[in-house]
Amino acid sequence: MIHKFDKLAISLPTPDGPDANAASCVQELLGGKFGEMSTLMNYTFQSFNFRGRTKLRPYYDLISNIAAEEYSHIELVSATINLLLSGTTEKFDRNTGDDQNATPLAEAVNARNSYHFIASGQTALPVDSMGNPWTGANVFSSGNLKLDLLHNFFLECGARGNKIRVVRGGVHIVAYARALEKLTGADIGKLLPIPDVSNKKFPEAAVHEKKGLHRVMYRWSPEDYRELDQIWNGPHPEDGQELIVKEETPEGASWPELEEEPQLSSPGAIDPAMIKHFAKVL
Ligand code: MN3
Repeated sequence: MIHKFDKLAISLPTPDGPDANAASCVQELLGGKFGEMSTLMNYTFQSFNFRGRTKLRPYYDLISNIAAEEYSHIELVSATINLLLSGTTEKFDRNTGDDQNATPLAEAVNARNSYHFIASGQTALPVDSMGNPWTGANVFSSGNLKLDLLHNFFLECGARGNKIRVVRGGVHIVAYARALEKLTGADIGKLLPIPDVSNKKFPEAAVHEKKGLHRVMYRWSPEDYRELDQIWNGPHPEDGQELIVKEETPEGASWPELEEEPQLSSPGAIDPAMIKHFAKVL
């Protein structure tokens, strides 16, 4: 079961202006091979499929708990895409506008992802930056704990690879490194950082690292996943600061209000003439 909050994990900055092609690029973080859809569904299926969970409880707790955080990440990336797509075409309501020859979607012709205008009312879709649909083929749930943890480590490093998703992704890289270390004794922390540039070099990340967010694992459940601190403990492999589990979920922030886009029938009001017609018929 999952307990849902009508909140975003963090407050999002308002973009400088509408930018359809930037929104297409951000789609990679949502529906790309290393995107949030992939992290969410990998850990979700691995937690559903986990055998021997009594014996290996801390590993099960860690994977299940991170799966819950990934839900908040698909929300954040979707909200970012939605903000960037708002206002990318001219607002026009054909029921009230005078110009019957208006072409409010003219701008959409130059946008790299047509589906944002044809299929989703200028909002996010589970596709990558080239518009390819996200696929369950991105889910790796082999049943072998060592292999699944290695895959998860690779997945989180891949997310950081060319796109530098840093603070929370970095926490998950360290979490899977710690899990592999506990399970096998291998010193996975020595591989970090991948790629070879510290989060502290990014001003956007440094703000959050100063608050210590890079060493916090939130427990996304009031009563369960008690044993994840058997893995999430000890020094952070990069700066040596203590890893800590926080009992509360992040405070969160409101979803941004998305204005209607009538030129896309979004959300689409009821046509008064049609209501009149059916009232008469009935
Ligand atoms: Mn994530």
